[in-house]
Amino acid sequence: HLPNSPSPETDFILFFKLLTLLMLHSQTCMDKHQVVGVLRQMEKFLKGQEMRFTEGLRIMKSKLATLQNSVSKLPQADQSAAPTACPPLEAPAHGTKFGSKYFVGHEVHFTCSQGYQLAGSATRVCRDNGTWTGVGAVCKDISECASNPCQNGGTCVEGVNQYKCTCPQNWSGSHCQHQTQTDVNECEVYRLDQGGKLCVHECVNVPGSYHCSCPSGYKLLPDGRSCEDVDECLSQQHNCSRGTTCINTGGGFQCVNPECPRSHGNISYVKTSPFQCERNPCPMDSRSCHVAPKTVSFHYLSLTSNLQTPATLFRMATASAPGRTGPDSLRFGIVGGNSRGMFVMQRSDRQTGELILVQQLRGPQEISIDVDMSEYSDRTFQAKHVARVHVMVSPYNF
Ligand SMILES: [Ca+2]
Ligand SMILES: [Ca+2]
Repeated sequence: HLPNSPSPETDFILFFKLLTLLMLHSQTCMDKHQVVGVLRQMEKFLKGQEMRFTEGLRIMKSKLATLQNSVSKLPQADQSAAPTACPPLEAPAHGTKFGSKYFVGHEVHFTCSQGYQLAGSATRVCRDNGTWTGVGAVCKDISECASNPCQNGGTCVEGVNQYKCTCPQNWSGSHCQHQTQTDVNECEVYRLDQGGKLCVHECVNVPGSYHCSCPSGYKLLPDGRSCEDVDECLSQQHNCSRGTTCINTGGGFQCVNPECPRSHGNISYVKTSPFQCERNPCPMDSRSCHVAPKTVSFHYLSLTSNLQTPATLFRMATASAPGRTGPDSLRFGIVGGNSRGMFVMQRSDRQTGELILVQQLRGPQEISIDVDMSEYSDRTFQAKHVARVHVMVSPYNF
């Protein structure tokens, strides 16, 4: 009885042992019955081996077929690179993403929250090559000026997807970062200069230079700094109507037509020239008529503001007819308009009196003062003359 052999090697060893035993005993003591039994065992053994061998081959063939089958089912080398999807996309900060499928042909959309503006692509499509169309979406703060991008005092103006800087004078560039000019403000630099003001009236700074300007009614003199009144009367720039006389003033002009004193009682006047009135002859016995002014004259003086004092404004003298001796004595006085004591009337020589300004006058203002001159002969009153002086002070000291 042969034991079940665990491996083909031990099986074959047993087979050869039986074969050797059979050859030894066939010539000696084994009978025919025993030999047949051994042969049958050997035959059985060989059959078993044959079956096991066949079964092994079958399994190996089957495995080979399976392998071949699976290899044939593998995709081609170039097809293996073809993607079926694109890389995942994220929603932008302050924004939302619509669509979560990233397969070829699918779309993904982006929007931004309120107060933000989308930069980049609002829609992206997954292409056959596994990449997205367009560029990444970013949500930008709509207030482009929020970061104060304008320098040097520039003003930021919001625009569509951009801002614009409005630059102050002397600055330029997209952020007002360039200084265009290094101008000296001469007006400011020399404002407090003791050597004299650059301009008599007003200094106007301009890039690279300056110029002076004058008030209305004045013209700039060739020296470029002084101002002079325009004489509208002389240059026929006035609009004075017929019967009036143009009087030039600092910064303007006046149209005047002075009136004679009103008649009262037997005193009456007649105008002998635009600026002179004469008393009509008096009745012989009327003393009040004789002491009333024999002549009234009108005088207009244009002064600048803050005139240096004392200043002689006006002179008054007797007019003696030829071949006739004049008065031997004169008396002068101020009879009206000097309430503030700004004027003094004094005799300057034997036949002349002067009106003197003793206080500075600040313009603009107008003052009327009446000056009189009385004539005496042998200490007897002869006649009185009145001069009405109208002083017009301009607003400026030029
Ligand atoms: Ca300048
Ligand atoms: Ca004038």
